Amino acid sequence: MTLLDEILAPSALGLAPNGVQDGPSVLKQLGLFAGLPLRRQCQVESPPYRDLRSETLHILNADALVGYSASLAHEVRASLDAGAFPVVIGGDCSVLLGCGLAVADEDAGLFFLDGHQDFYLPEQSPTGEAADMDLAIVTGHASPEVQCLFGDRPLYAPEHTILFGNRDDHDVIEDNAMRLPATALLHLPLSSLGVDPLRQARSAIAARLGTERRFWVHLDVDVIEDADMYAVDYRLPGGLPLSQLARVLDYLMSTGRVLGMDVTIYNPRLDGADYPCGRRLVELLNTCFARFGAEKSHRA
Ligand SMILES: [Mn+2]
Repeated sequence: MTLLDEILAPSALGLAPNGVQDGPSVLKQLGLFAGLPLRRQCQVESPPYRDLRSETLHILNADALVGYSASLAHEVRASLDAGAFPVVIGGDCSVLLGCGLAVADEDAGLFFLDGHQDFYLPEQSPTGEAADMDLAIVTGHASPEVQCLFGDRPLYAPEHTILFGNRDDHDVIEDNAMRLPATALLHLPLSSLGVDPLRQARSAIAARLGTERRFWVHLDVDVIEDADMYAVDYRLPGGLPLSQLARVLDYLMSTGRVLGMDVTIYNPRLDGADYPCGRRLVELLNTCFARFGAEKSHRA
């Protein structure tokens, strides 16, 4: 039986301290994981945010991010070593770096659910925010100076990486849009998913991860339909309907091959009174992870 580990990662180091760092505590208040059998709960505190972009690495908070990623990786690794299922609640998308470091030796795949590509190379990024370059870094596409900070090889092989559901293809600068198709990762933007995203997810897993490879799931909640999840810093119209995302997540979990998951970008300061977006997210996640509770009661 696999047990659930809760790892809170209230970091805004890859974005800006505009509220995203309060996501984990508010989601907990709203009942995240309530009633589920948590084996362990911990929180990885973030070093202070400094609005300083490295001239050589082109990343904001570069040093702090490296340290934070190592600390987070330590906690995620401890969960995996204990046979548990770690769920990392961010914070911004840069928490994926620590999660990737933790599974670097697993030769794992990555199922990346995000409204954005997060594929800026650091020197191309308009902001220097690591949360718009996390996918590029974990798949080994940044400069050697940046990559060497996160291990000696890509944390996820591009050919085992699936970018699913993004809808910013027209927004990214031309150079970057050119670069993405040139990588080996499987790019399935929202516009390609049609009426049956679940079917697309199944085919993508079969094509890139076969029947045995284990994989990490990244869920940036801005992949969700904006009307239901407007509490995010970089909003885009449209998005994946919540009901379809729930089906995709349920399928991913049903494979029994998911190593763990990170959930990012929920910003309670941008939510409505009484946190309607936060409540929808808690319901989505509690339903997704209910299988852990069901396993427990089944065993009992
Ligand atoms: Mn993202």
